[in-house]
Amino acid sequence: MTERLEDIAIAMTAEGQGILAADESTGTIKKRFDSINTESTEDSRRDYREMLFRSDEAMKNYISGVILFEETLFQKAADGTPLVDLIKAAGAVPGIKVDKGAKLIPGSEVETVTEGLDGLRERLVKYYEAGARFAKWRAVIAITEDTPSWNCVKANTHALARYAALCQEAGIVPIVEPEVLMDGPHSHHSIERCYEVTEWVLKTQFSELYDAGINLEGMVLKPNMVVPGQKSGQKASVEEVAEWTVRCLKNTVPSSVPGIAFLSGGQSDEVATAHLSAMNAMYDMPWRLTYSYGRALQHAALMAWQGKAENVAAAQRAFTHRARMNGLAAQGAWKREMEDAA
Ligand code: 5MM
Repeated sequence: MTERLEDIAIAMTAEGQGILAADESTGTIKKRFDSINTESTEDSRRDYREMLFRSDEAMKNYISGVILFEETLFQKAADGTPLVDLIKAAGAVPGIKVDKGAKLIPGSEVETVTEGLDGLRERLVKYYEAGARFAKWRAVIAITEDTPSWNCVKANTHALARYAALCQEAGIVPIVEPEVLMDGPHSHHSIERCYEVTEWVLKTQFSELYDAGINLEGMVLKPNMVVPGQKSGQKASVEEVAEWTVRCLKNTVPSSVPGIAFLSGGQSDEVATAHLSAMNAMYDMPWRLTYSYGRALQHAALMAWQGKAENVAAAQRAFTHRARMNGLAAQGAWKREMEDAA
């Protein structure tokens, strides 16, 4: 029997759990491995991801779903077990990144549109057969003095809506990720400007999803938090970020969406946790608010691992700690002292 989209979406945002974004494309995982002087090969990528998926305590208690790159969806662990089976055995939902990356918009040097719609209907059938029950597509919106342009917002949100419709047709829950970047090299990026752009993008996004006939109860939104640009010189407190972000979401996201799972976007591990916890502690919200972190869940584990088999246990402990902290944050129960205690 096909599972209902609504039930998958609820499982993906289960209480005290969140999503592990482990869908780094070949170029991105190479950059991560370069930082620990480890060669990126099919085997080293498998070893690294197998190590994460075999972190039983983290996977069973704090990870509701894992986003995979296509290679990983079809890869087997060293002992021959499909990696997807490790994820399922831990009670988490396997998911797949289906976009083909952000490509420059003709005429622009900074703005991109995410591609990957051609042939997607056929690919989704293959991914479903391989066990994927949700998918992810990431659009990138850059803030500069004169961007984002309407062309960029419109093209990206429209593509996300077309992707979401194809997913739902295939019995796959779409994670809709329109990311407003926080790491651009520009100084015109205050928290106010981030709010304004994120609100505009999300308003447009839900209008596009409506036009495409999306069942909002069978999707998950993956937004950025509302923060000042990293190079803006502005600092915002944890409470300010929580307040701006929740206000933005309340003004844009219908309450029928079951869950919102943030990206970390370059925030440090602890800051990403602190922001999520503050939102859950301070506000009543109609949706489950949780994490779908890549860097903020993996960084400590990657550093502990260093590409060496003898460091696997230490890296799994580092991953488990981060996952537990975020699991608490998803319930508004994280405290700074818990980091020191660990
Ligand atoms: C894990 O990184 C994902 C894939 O990135 P590339 O397509 O660049 O290889 C990325 O989409 C990720 O899922 C989101 O940005 C969230 O990750 P962060 O690190 O921002 O939490």
